[in-house]
This record gives sequence, C-alpha cells and structure tokens, in this order.
Amino acid sequence: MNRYQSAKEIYAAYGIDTDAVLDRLASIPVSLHCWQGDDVIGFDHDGPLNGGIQTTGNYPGKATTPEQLMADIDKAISLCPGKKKLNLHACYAIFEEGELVDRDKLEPKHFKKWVDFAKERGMGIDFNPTFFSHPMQKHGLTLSSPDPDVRAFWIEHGKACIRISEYFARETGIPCVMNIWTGDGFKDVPADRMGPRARYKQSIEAILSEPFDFDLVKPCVESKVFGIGVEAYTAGSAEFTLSFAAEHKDKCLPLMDNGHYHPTEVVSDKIPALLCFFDEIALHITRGIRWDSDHVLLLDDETKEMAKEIVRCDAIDRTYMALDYFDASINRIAAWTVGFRTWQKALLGAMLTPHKALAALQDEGRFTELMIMQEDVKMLPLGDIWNEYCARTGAPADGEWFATVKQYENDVLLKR
Ligand code: RNT
Ligand code: ZN
Repeated sequence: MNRYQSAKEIYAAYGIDTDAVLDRLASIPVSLHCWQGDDVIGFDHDGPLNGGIQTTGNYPGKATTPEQLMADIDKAISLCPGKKKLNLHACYAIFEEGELVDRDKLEPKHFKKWVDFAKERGMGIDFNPTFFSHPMQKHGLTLSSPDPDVRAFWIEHGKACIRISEYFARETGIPCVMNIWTGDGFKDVPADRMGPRARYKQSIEAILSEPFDFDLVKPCVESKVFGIGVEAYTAGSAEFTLSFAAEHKDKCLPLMDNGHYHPTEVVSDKIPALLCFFDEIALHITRGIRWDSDHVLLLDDETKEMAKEIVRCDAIDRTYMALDYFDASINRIAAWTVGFRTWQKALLGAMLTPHKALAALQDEGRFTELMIMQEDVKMLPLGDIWNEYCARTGAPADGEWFATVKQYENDVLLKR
C-alpha cells in the first residue's frame, strides 16, 4: 500500500472521504494578488507607494512591465495546485504607448490585456479601485476628504471601477469581487472623528449608485484599525465598514483582512459571527507580525483556524478568499507560491477534520473527549494527502519547486 492509500484508510475511519475532498479542494477559487509581484506599484505612476501601506526590502528582479508581471504570475501559478482567480488593482491598467489616463477616467479597454490573460488561463478576475499612491490624496484623505473636488475625483474612480468589474465578470463568466479600501485617517488625535466617516459613507454610497448587477459585481468594504502614518484614526474602522455592509446588504459585502485588527483579535472568530448575518463575506488572508506587516502567509495556527471556520460553517461557497501580502525582501515568485500553497494546505487540513464528530462532543458537553480528539486530529497524516493532491493537480511537491524558481531568477529576474 502506498502512503496515500494508507492515509486514506486512516481518514476513512473518521468518516472522511479523501478522494472527494481532493476533488472539492481543486474547485475552490482563491484569488492571487498581482501586487506581490512589484511591491504594490502598478503601471500608472512613477512615484512611491503611499497611503497607509508600505513594502520593505529590495530583492532584485521585480516586475516593472505588464509582460514581466504576467510572466511572473504564470511562473507562480504553475507551482501551485488549485483553482486561481486573478486579483488586480486599478493602478495596473495597461495603456497604449504614450497614453496616460487618470484614475477617474479608466475604462474597461485599459484592462483588456488582463482579461485576455485571465481567459486564456480559465481564471476569473477580482478588482480593487486604487485609493493610494496618487496626488489627489489630500492630507492623506480620499473618499472622506472635506474637499468636494477630492471626493468627486475618487467617487468617479470608484464608479469607473464598478464598470470595469462588470466587464471582467461578463468576459470571464465569473463574478468579480470589487474591494473598497482607503487609507484615509490621521496620524494624530483627530478633532473630528464623525465628519470624515459621514463623508466616507456618502462617498461609498455614491460609488454604489453606479448601476451594476450584484450577481456579477460583489463590492466589498474593507476595514482597518490603523495604517502607516495614520496611527491615531482610520475613517474605515471595523464598526464603520461592518455597519455599512449591513445597511447595504443588497449591494455590498464586508471584507475582513486578518492583518487589520488589534493583535489579540482573531478573524477566525469573526467569520462565524458574520456568517450569521451575511449571505456572503470576503477575506484578505495575510500574516501580520505584531502589526499589519503583510508577511507571506504561513501555516500557523490562525491561518488553519480561519480555514477551519470557513469549512465547518459550510461556507466555502459563501466566502470569497483572496491573498493579500507583499514582501519585497525575498524572491517574489516564491512569496506568491509559499502563500498560495499555504492556503491550500490550510483548506485541506480543514476539510480533513471530522467537524461533525467534534461538534457533537461539544453539544453533548463532553469537553474532555473534545480536547483529546482535537489534539489527536492534529497528528493525522495530512502530508500524505497533500502530496497526493499535488500529484493529481500536476503541481510540484514540497521540496521540488524552489529549484525552478531559482532557475527563473537566474535566467529572467536577474537580467531585468
Ligand atoms: C491595506 C489593505 C489593502 C491592500 C491592497 C493592496 O492595508 O490590506 O487590501 O493591501 O489593496
Ligand atoms: Zn487587505
């Protein structure tokens, strides 16, 4: 008997059909963020990344053209098992030679090359208006600015992005999640906390007044507790965005980024809470070290716990999952690959957990046995099932892919 057969029998004793799990896992779309490939810069400006987020590191070979970024994404996805969706930001618009269109005037045609790319690979596309790295941020504010011209510019940008999102959905046949995040906030103690939030609310409502089909476009609002340079206050706090999404359930979802909460709060615990109130939710999956540091996703306890909640709440089809981290200090293709493979492992581990049996112990008040079984499950042969998953999906096994990345680094990245 090979290792998979043996592991399959062990899981079968817990009532788990590993073949069915592997088929299901391969069908779950996970959004791969284009911005890991170039440190969140994009193609529509020369300036630095600013507006509440920061990359650190200067690893050689980052993509600076659409062709390079596409080639790098291709390399990464060839090393990852599972179904991918492409996550784009508006600043990744692709212009003709000499053309430059400002963010309020963006059109679907500026993303046609991305649509071709995604369609050729059978991927859907998610989208994000880019409310950062732009001169129309005034005093660090965009949609919540007291200046009506600033707000109007960014509202037009948001509306343009809704039209582009609908174009993505129609072209690919897959709904487009469009996430609204701004770094609006203040470095130091504000004199007015409600004014910016009232304006932020009106601005997002104005964006969502753009007609769209909610079956095709899934606008989200992402909260954040603080950002670089906006340590004292953010307009889009957790209470703000969650209340906004709850009040606009017919056209907006809440998006939780697990780097965006106080370090002792966990998104795994928030997932089942939101699922009691929303048909669908969205996630940005990242790893914060002490703060929203956006380190590459690893298979740590909270990552596993988030996957477990999605699976045991039977919410795989109600949760839009997207990776969101950016590390400029290591090989960027390896960064994508490690994070994507990690989330696949987390989902696999969650799907191989006997949730019903565990929940029954909880409901029957058998907490001693529950503790014992939860510990026993941790030692089940997940790695053997993972290896089989990689083999069946044509992806390399752990330990077998970095040589390819190193080769690509030598042949391509270091020559840029
Ligand atoms: C920033 C947010 C946001 C961004 C992307 C690039 O803290 O997490 O989602 O990471 O829009
Ligand atoms: Zn995020």
